[in-house]
Amino acid sequence: MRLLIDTDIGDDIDDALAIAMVTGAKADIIGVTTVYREANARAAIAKKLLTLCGLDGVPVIPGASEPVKAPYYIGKLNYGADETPVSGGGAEAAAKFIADSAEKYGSELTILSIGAETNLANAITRYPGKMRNAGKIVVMGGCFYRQHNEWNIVCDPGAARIVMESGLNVLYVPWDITRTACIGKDNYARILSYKGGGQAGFIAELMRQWRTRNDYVPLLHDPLALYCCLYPERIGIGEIKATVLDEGETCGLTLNLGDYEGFYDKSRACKNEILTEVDVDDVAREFMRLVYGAAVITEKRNEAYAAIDEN
Ligand SMILES: [Ca+2]
Repeated sequence: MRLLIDTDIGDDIDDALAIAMVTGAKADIIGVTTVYREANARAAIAKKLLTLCGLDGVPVIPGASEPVKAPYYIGKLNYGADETPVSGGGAEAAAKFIADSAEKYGSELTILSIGAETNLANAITRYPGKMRNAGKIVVMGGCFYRQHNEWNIVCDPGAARIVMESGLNVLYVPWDITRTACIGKDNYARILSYKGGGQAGFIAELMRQWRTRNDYVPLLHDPLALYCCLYPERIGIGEIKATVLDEGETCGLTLNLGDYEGFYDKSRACKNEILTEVDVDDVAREFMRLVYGAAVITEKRNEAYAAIDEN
């Protein structure tokens, strides 16, 4: 498998956790594109992570900072923002890189989308023929069994709709499940006290920054999506018929039309794959093994939101 990662690294730390994990897994990463506001600054964080583990030859392309269609800009760059932004790139450069990779690697290529889907949508719109060659697209995004405006969708609902309606081989790793995957309290404490350098040290520093802003154990949204790329034999996959609402007050919702009863136009429903089963504790175990070289006991997933009580 060849892996291309499209990321909004910097708002939260889970993108960095996913990239650290993929380098530990020694997966064949062919490039990273960045997306959503300040894409050039995000590229600098990705480049630093890759360089820290000797992968400075992997191309990092700053992508689209402007969404295809979104009601507002949300969030801000919180982590690793002190790096000098990578120059160049842009919406067209990222779209072309993704599409050229799909053409070059074909069924071998998995595209992991862990941010707004702007670059992906641009690649699909501008290079539909090349994109039809892409083996698999794994999207961390959407919330299909609860009413929740999931972040990656709401950052660019217009792009999310293009991807969902593309007819390409898309697997959704939904927030419904990723919200139950956490690093585990014991692991969190071990990482916070980690004094080593390199990529693991950088991840520990990001976690220490994260702790100053949050009182719960870090969640593994993006690492779980990566896990699905690395270990397809360990997960259960089902089918979802859904659409993305990209206008009005409900903009950014992923509407599950499979069993929907109402007046909404069901003909807009698109069939895609969705993650249905995964051992979320194994995701934390794999993260620790690949990034910190240790297999450790992880917390139960229902403790994901448990407040950290020690100081
Ligand atoms: Ca992300």
